[in-house]
Order: sequence, then structure tokens, then C-alpha cells
Amino acid sequence: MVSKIILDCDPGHDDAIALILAHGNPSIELVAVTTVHGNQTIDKVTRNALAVARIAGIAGIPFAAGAHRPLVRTPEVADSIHGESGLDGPVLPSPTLQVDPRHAVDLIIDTIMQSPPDTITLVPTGALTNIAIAVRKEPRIVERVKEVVLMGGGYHVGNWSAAAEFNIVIDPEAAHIVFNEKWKLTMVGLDLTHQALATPDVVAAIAAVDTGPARFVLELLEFFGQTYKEAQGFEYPPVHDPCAVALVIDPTVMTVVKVPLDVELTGSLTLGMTVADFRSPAPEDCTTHAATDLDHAKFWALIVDALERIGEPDL
Ligand SMILES: [Ca+2]
Repeated sequence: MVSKIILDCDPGHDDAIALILAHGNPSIELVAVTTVHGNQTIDKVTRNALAVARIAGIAGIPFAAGAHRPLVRTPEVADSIHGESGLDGPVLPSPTLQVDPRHAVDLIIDTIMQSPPDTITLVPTGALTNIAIAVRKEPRIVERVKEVVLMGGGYHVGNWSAAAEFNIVIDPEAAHIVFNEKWKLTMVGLDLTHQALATPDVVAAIAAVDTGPARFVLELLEFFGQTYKEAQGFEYPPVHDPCAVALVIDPTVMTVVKVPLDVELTGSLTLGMTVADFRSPAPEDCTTHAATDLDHAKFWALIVDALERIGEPDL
């Protein structure tokens, strides 16, 4: 079965790989790409998304720019990890696609409302600002989407503070809105993505594909690997965002458990923490889930397979 997804992203090294995986995997139909402030400013991440589209040969779908800042908080960017451009390392081509004139929020709403019920999966891999605004503007999308599979949060560790993950903590109010709607939501958080390390065997398998897009991914991993080592002490970089896409492709790539989740908005040490209640079996009406264990080999095989299928697109 082919899953239709909207990827709401902030490229971002791992977002770029998520785009490539979504485009190159035959069981995903990428129907729209929307961008949100986060790893860098909205202008930079939108340009980066279009550059990745050119490198990977993505065409014929709308790309729309979304929220330029969080709902409430002062904007933050992740230049310590992604650099000044948001996608430092590779030389980026100038985009050939044009940005859709619609705001990302309207593109998300239009796409969901004009598609049959339960056919569109939302895959946010950045701050949840666009998704929160879309829910407030058109609440019927909650009933209509198939599910939300997001990269963000975590139930044991943070990365932007001791307790909170970047995508959630930069716009915790937006995350609170999205986590509390009654749609099926799966949090692919740091507990899972810190298992998605780009180890030397992974890098070798990508290098063996030996195409333009594969070399682009290697350059991304090289830069991202260095900043992750310097900023957070990782020996090999965790490649977060494609994990959410991988779960949509193949549910056997990771273990997911049903558990009540909520987002902390008031803690002086824990703002933006995604709190999971594992005390007892989740109640019947619980709609939130958390990813726990990754099949590392199966995950990276999907990335290599997508690169092989993409081959050498016409630039
Ligand atoms: Ca991201």
C-alpha cells in the first residue's frame, strides 16, 4: 500500500535525508512539502528544501513556506549543528522549482480536506508551528488525517536542554496543541533517533551507491558528524528525521508503544519536555504513541535503497 505524506520540515541535514527517503521509496507518495522555522530561518530552510528537491530530482509537487517564528517564544536556530545556511557542507545548486504561493498552513489544510478521509499522513520533522496553526484554522483536519508521525521529543533525554528536544522546545505551545488533539500521533523521539547513528558501515554503504545524491548525503553526514561530535559529543551522528518517514514505510523498522504523552509548558527546568506516562497500560482512548527500539540495519537499508532507486536525476 502506498502512503501519501505531507513532509513538514526545516532542512536541516537530517530533513534533507528524510526528503530523499520519502522521494526514493516506492511505498511513499510525497504529496506536498512544507517548511517551518527551526534549524534556520524560514527563508533559508525553504531555499534548502528546494535545493534538495533539485539534487534528488523531486518535481511536480508543491513546496510551500510556513511559519517564520514560534507561536509565543523568541525564535531560535540550530546553527551549532546545521551551520549558517542550515545545510552547511555540500555546495547547493540554485533551485529550479518555485515556491507555491500559498502559506504552508493553507497547503496542509487544502491537501488534507481535498483528499479522501484517512489517506494523508502528516510527517512533521521540525517545530510544530505550522501543524498547530492548521489545527486551529481548520479543526476538521484532525478527523480527516490518517495519522501524525513526527520527529521530536523523547521520554528519557533532551538535546536542547536536559529535558527537552529541539523541535518541541523551540515552540512548546505549538507542540502542546498538536500532542493534545485526538488524532493518532506517534512520537519518534530522541530515544529512538539516537539509535539511528551513521556508523562507518552505513557511510561505506552510501558511498558504494556512488551517485550525485549519494555523494550529497555523504557530504551532509560529514558536516553533521563533525558538529554532533563538537556540540554534543557523539562519535557518530544520530540521523533523526528520516526515522519518522521510515516508520510510515515499514512499521517493522521500529517498536512503537501506546502511551499517554503531554508537553510541559511551565517547568523552569523542563519546559518543552514530552512527558510519557508509563505507570500502567495506556487507557483505551489514548491516541499517542512513542517509538522505542530501532532496527538499525533495516533503517539504513531503506536509505541506501532510496538512493539506488533515485539514481542520477536530471539536474
Ligand atoms: Ca528537522
